[in-house]
Formats: sequence, C-alpha cells, structure tokens
Amino acid sequence: MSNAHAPNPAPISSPDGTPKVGIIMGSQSDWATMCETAQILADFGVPFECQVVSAHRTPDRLFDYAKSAKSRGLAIIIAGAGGAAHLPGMCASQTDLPVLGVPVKSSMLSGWDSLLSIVQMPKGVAVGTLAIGTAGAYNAGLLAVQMLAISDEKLGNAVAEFRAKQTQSILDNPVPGII
Ligand code: RP5
Repeated sequence: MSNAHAPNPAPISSPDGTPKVGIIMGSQSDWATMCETAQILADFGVPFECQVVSAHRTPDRLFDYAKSAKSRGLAIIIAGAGGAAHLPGMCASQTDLPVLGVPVKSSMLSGWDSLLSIVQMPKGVAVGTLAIGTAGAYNAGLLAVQMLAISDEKLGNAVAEFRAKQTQSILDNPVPGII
C-alpha cells in the first residue's frame, strides 16, 4: 500500500525550543549538504527542525508541511533539493513565510540543474536562492539567523561577534598556505 497519504511524522527538532526555522530536503541524500544549515543554526542557538519532504515523491507531505508551517511557529523555511529541484518553489507556493532555496550539487550536472530550477522563479512567488552545495546551505542558515536578528537584539549581537571574529581570523593569518 502506498504511504503517500500517511500522516506526517514529526520532524527532527533541535533541543532548544519551538522551532523557528524549518529545514526540508528532497531526499536523505541531501543531508550531507543540508547538515551545514543545521550546524550554523545550532551554533547560534536558533531552534530548528529537519525533515525529508519531497515535492515529487511526497507531494501531500509537502503541502501539509508548508500550509501548517506558520501556525506551528516557523518563521523561515530553508529547502534544499537537487536535480529538477522544484521543492523550494512549490513550498513557497503554499506559504507566505520566506523560503530560502539551496541547490544541492547533483552528480550529473554538478548542481547547475538544481541552481537553475530554483533560481528562475516566475514573478509573484519569491524564493531566495543561495549558492550550490555546502556554501549555500551554510549561508542559508546564516541568512536565516540574520533575518531573525532584525527583531532579536541578542541574536544581532551574536551575528556582529561572528563577523568580527571572521574578519580577525583573516587579519591574523595574512600569509597564504599557513593555517
Ligand atoms: C531530489 O533528487 C533530491 O533533492 C536529491 O537531491 C535528488 C536525488 O535524490 P536521491 O535519488 O538521492 O534520493 O529530489
């Protein structure tokens, strides 16, 4: 029997409170990329949840997830997918929360397919598209932190500290090849 209409299992949540950021991905195989998003959110202490939600393999789960996201307390959704990566756009079509899309690096076309299918949203439904692969996944989390920091002074201070440390680490190591 198909499980396409099975109730959504509870997403995996970070331990630090009601999730503010929802991380979804099209396949278990995307976790190697999307764990970067989870890591940076955890580093900043932002509560998040993670779940595999596929636009084409589990469309009902996607619609349930996106439609219930706001009422469950989420503020931002980060969606990672590869290949014909319609997950972020379809998710954005079902919620008015901001959706950030991460193009996962595919094996056949190195993520160009993922990038183009996420970035080229037609006018009227917005998806903020990040870089291909782990840098994009990390930056999606960082961008979510910065968005939340607009109305959270403590988080804003943490972002400022993060940026200052990053700058200092470059100033402290001016010689190429020495880490
Ligand atoms: C997409 O297909 C997923 O986002 C993943 O990047 C890609 C390949 O999925 P698997 O075949 O590894 O499950 O839906």
